[in-house]
Amino acid sequence: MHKTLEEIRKLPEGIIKAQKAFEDFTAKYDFKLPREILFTGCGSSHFLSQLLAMATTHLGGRGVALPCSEILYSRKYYPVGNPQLLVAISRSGETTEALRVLDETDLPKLGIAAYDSNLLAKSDYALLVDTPEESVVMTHSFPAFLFAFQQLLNYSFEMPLYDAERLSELSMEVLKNEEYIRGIVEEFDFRNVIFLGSGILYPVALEAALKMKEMAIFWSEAYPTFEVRHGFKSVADEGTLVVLLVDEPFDWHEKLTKEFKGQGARVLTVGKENTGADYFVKIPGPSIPESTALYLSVIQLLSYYKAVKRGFNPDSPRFLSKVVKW
Ligand code: F1P
Repeated sequence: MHKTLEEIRKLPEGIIKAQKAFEDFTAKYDFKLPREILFTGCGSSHFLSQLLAMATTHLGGRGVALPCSEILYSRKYYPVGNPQLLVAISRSGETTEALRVLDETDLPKLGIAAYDSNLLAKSDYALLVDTPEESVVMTHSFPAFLFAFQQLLNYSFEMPLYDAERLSELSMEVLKNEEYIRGIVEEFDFRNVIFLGSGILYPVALEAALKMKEMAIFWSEAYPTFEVRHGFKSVADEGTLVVLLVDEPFDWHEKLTKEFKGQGARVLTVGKENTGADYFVKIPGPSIPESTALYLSVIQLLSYYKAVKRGFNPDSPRFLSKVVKW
C-alpha cells in the first residue's frame, strides 16, 4: 500500500495528536495569540496558512496569509497591516523560503512543523505536531496542523475548545466513504476537475486542486464557489467533475449544481446536505470552521484514487521533492 493512503487514513489519530500538541504548547508557553497575525507557508502549507488566517478573522482577529516568496519579494503590494505575530507553517520545517522569512522578519515568531527542525529552532514559540510523513505530498499533517492551531485560537480568544475526541470519531465516519470515493473515480473517468469552496472552504478547494496536480499529475482548478459562473464554467462539460465543498447549502448551490449538470458535467457535493448532485459525501457533526479538517480526507482520497487509476505513484510525484530548497 502507498504511504500516501496510509497517511490519509491517519486523520483520526492526527486530530488526537493535534490536541496533544496544543496542550503541550500551552503548558510550555505562557502565551496567547494576538489579534493581528501574518501567516505564511509554501505549497500546501501556504493554503493552510490561508485557512488559519480565515479562522483568525472569523474569531474577530485579523489574519493575513501570503506565500513565503511574496513576503520576501513583493510584500509592498499587499495589505499586511501591522501584525503582532508571524506564524510560519512548514511540514518539514526546512523549506528555504520559510526559513528566510523567519530570518528577515523582526516580528515575534510562531512556527508549526511536524519535525524538530530549523523552523522551530528559529521560532519564539514552537508548535510541534507529531505527524511525520513519508510521502512527498502533504496529507496527514495538514488537518492536524489546522486543528492544533484552531484550538490555540479558541484558547487565546477565550472561545470554547473543540472536542478532539468527537471530531476524531467523526473523521472515522468520513473515512468510511473511501470505497465510495474510489467508486466515483472508477465509474467516471473525468478529464478535468473543478473544486469549489467559499470562505474557509476556498483554501480547501485550492489544496484539493494542488493534491490532484501533485498526486495524479492531473489538471485541476479551484474557485470561490459562485465565481465559477463568471466565465470559468465554460470548460465544464461531459468530461468534467465539479467538486462542490459546502457547509449549509442554499438555493444558489442547488441552481449551480443543476447548471453544471445541464452542461453535461457531473457534480460531487461534500457537505451537510446534498444539492441535487450526482455524488454526495456527508460531513457529519458541527458546522465549519470546526469541521473544516473533515473535508481534507475526502479531497485527498479523490486525488489519491485518481492518481492510482492513472498509473502514478502518489508517494513520489514526478519533478517534486519532499523539501523545496533553493
Ligand atoms: C512545502 C511543500 C509542500 C508540497 C510538496 C513540497 O513543504 O511545498 O506543500 O506539497 O510536498 O513541499 P513544507 O514547507 O510544508 O515542508
